[in-house]
Amino acid sequence: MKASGTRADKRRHRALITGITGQDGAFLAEFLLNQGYEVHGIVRRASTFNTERLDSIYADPHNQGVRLTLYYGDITDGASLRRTLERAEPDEIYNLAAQSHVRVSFDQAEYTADAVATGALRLLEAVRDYVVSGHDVRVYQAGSSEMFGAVPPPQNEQTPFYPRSPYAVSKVAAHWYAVNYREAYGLYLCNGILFNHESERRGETFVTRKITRALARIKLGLQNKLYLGNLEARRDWGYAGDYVEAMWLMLQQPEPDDYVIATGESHSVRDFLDLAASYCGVDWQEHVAKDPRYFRPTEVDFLCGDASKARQKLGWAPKVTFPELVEMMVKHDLELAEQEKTLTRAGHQVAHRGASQR
Ligand code: NDP
Ligand code: GDR
Repeated sequence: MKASGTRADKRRHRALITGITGQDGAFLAEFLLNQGYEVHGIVRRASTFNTERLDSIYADPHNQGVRLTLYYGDITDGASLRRTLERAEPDEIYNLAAQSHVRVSFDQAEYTADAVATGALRLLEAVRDYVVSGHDVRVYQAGSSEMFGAVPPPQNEQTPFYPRSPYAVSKVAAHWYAVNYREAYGLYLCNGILFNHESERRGETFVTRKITRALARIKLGLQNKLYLGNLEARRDWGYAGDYVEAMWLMLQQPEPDDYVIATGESHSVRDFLDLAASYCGVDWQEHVAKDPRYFRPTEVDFLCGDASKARQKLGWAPKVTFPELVEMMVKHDLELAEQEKTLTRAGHQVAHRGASQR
């Protein structure tokens, strides 16, 4: 293993992000580029473009001085992970790749376990060999408040896990793989246990974005109905831009450790709906209907995190408040709906699933 002084090298710091095309991957890539890093990301092959969230930072690799490099790979394909480590030579790795939808994990349980649990293990095995071959690297593993599941709030690093979905069980496995590899091989591995975090780049099948996208379209007459599941579930919702900074801070500490990242405030889905509807000027009661397909076989009722350790040790605190987050998402989606409306008026077809959005 190289001396730890490597981190103070003249060479620009290099980060590798799995899941770079996701909400957090895009925010983290931007954050690290702003910090002066060279950023490398693994993108899985799809039949359509899946790098939309990276558009603002993507640069043609033929240009000089490009600091963002993308590689085809998959967290379920160990050879591609090893090859990417050799090519990218990262000092920091952020493992964000996941089948991250809780409801979908009940339909695709084996794949979820393969990507989320075994995927993390595959990466750790590759990291083990990467370190033996003389590299010094720090790894962030994306854990989730879903791991607490049925345990009542407030949840912190001492709270036992009681996962309630194949996704959450897989995240618990990934968490313990990371702890075990830290203890067994002395690797620098941190588990971030992040509570829900959202933004205008949130996937449209997660409840917050599903709501803001639909209410904005309803406001502009592009849609009439919004089908939802359980409105009483409570979540601790923060802003994704704040949370990626916490990931980075974890890897800058002298010793690796695990941290809960949360706002300490909890709201129900109904609260989110109320606030978003008031910003939109829509009476949601007239448009929202329940659909059993959005209920989960086992639900997580109440999450509210206690991030005191992160506040003390990392000096981290969330900046964006709940009302600010909701307003930001609504504003963005009203603009998007305006664009859709303009196109529709001009006779163009705009592809959107509208009320049948998953
Ligand atoms: P997203 O669903 O937005 O992004 C997931 C990323 O993983 C995407 O880049 C996706 O690629 C990629 N991915 C999925 N399957 C594979 C695969 N087989 N191989 C390689 N890449 C794959 O999630 P978020 O950005 O919201 O979350 C990032 C991580 O943090 C995830 O691990 C998630 O489980 C975890 N997390 C998220 C929280 C949140 O509130 N956002 C809270 C706690 C944890 P593609 O774009 O092609 O689909
Ligand atoms: P979650 O997020 O399961 O907490 O996982 P999601 O937004 O999917 O659900 C939050 C709560 O809303 C309820 N709900 C609905 N959810 C969806 N998706 N669609 C609906 O129509 C709907 N109606 C009600 C859900 O039942 C749930 O209680 C997210 C993901 O980002 C995970 O990857 C991450 O680990 C956790 O947050 C922390």
